[in-house]
Amino acid sequence: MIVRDIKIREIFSHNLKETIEVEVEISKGKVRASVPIGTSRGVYEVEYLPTKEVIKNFLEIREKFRMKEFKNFEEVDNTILEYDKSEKLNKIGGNLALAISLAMLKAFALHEDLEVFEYVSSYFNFKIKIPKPVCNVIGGGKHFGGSDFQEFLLIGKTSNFKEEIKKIINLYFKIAERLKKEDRSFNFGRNLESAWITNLSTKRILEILRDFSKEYELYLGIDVAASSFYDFSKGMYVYEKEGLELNRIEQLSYLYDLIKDYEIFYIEDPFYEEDFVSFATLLSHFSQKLIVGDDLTVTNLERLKKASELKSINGIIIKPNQIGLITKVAEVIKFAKKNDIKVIFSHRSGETEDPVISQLAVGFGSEYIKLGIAGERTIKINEILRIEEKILG
Ligand code: 2PG
Ligand code: MG
Repeated sequence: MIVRDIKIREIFSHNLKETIEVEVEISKGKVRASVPIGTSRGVYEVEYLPTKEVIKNFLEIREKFRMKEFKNFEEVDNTILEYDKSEKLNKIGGNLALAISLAMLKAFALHEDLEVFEYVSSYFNFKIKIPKPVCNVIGGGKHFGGSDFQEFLLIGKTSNFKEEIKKIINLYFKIAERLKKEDRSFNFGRNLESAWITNLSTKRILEILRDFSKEYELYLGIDVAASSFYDFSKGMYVYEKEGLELNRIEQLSYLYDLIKDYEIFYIEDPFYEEDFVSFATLLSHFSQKLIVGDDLTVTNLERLKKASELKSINGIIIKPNQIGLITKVAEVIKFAKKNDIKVIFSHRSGETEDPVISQLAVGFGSEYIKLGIAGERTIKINEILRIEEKILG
């Protein structure tokens, strides 16, 4: 495949942060890919360089792509890695690396007249799968909201995406009606990921969601995003909204009780990103639940290997912009699948209109996909509906 041209442009994410989009032209047409931005980023994610710097770097690396022939996709990521040998891609910027890697992936798919999910599945050798939705319905933490926990999630139980998402959408509005009744300050406000913002206590939120999720045959989940309120100097989890300060053991027992009392099935980042051991303790108590690493693992093979050896998790969040290259995403998912760790593709709090994670989630055969519900968040939902229709006819 010959790259006729490659361009970069500055665009804005849905939360109005500057980000980038790369456009690639081949004989069959043009494709473009853009990069989302996280708000509660893990410290082990690849370097995210400012747009101005990235555009300068692009001018340097452009000639390695323009009018060049690529025999396979591997050559794309290798070209980037030859240019930047650093662990965290600080020279090129993880954001630029991903924009190029993704745009070239789309170009290869177009070159072979395939959708991205079909290309990914055949090139990397994964079995196509429609993921179950994991949807953020009430928010908190750094994403804004009344709770210290970042996300309250509803999760589909079956692989009929359309049916499960319909249930969750229905419930999303039911939840708002309930919040209106119980929380005088509630005014249908939504946060970065279109999750409702309420001042009800964490326990009351969990109570409402437990009852609703049972009625609707859904699972209940939380993203604690514990790194975002862990105070290193104190060695404590500081719950500003709840007025709690918990050490490692107290955090463990607090979460233990919540999981039991509210029948929580999915728990993401229950401890800060260094504490592989507490993750493992929690998992040893709840092997039938999903204990998920996000900031802990940052889509990084070495960190996943450590988490797997220590039996810290049985689920991993996959965010391509945590690692910067699609070949590395593929390696991480291969390892996860081999070691019986469930794969959860995920959006970021600052998204763009690029629906590519929906394509990747299906192509890499992931069990789950984490998404928002309303507003611009429907872009990713609708993409899965199209793919589901294509697969199931
Ligand atoms: C998370 C994500 C997405 P952010 O923590 O799982 O919901 O948030 O993109 O802000 O890191
Ligand atoms: Mg998370």
